[in-house]
Amino acid sequence: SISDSVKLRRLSDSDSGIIVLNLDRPGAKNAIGKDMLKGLQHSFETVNRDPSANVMMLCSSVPKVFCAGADLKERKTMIPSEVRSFVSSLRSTFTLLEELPIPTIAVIEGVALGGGLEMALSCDIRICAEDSTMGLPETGLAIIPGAGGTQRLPRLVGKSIAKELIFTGRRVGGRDAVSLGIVSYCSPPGEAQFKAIEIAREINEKGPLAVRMAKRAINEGFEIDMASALALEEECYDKLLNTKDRLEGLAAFAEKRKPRYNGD
Ligand code: CO8
Repeated sequence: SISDSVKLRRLSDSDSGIIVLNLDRPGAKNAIGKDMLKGLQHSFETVNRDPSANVMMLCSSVPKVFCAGADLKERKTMIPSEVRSFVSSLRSTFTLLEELPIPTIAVIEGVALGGGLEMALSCDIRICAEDSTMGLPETGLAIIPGAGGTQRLPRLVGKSIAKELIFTGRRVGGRDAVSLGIVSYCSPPGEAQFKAIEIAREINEKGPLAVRMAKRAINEGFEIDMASALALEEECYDKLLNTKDRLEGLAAFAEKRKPRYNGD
């Protein structure tokens, strides 16, 4: 990576399709400053281009923290035009994350606030630990969530809950985050990563092109009318008809064995 605060690796040799991106800026609770933002951008571009990547976990290597949001110390010295340009790259970086061709899982252990939660909201799936805290505290700083929070949170949990959380800036714990629909599962402290690995492995075994097409069909279909969305589904389905993996899937079924997919 081009930044010390973002580290990209494969989970292991046997799980080489599973990419782990670790946020690693312990001194600032993983706050996103210019340097980390460059690292994130670069990492997402790397994953975007990697045909052997099947699923990505977005984690933190800092204990008790996922990400404390935008770097408020760096922000303090910025003039408005610099803030605007920083937030604009933050936005496009999170859009890059959201539009990665492979599934992404945010692993939230500890605090995910402001831009940190907005980054997790740009992932496909979120897993947290019971002792996590999530919130969009921006109105308390006299700004609004500016990196997708006002748009992605209501799409996830509905308008009313999103409005309450954004207007009050209230922080919610792991269990509440599950019942509100912000995260899918809540694990005992320290164990969110294991739940995430379990899900990542399940995805990693599936036809890689199929998973990519499913993500595309869901994401792009959500933004358009039903008739166009169903046409899009058909287009995505058609792209899989002439793949070797589709024939391998049928052969494995007939031979009562696990399929071995190669992504072609
Ligand atoms: N930026 C910079 N430094 C930070 C940040 C941050 N967001 N959060 C923590 N730090 C630093 C602290 O200043 C401290 O540094 P130092 O040791 O030099 O004093 C160090 O990290 C450790 O922090 P604490 O001592 O506070 O550790 P605690 O465990 O007591 O608390 C918290 C951790 C809960 C994370 C606490 O630090 C906190 O509340 N931080 C601020 C969280 C916040 O408000 N985040 C939202 C930021 S706004 C945002 O993300 C908007 C993005 C969208 C862009 C729109 C803008 C226009």
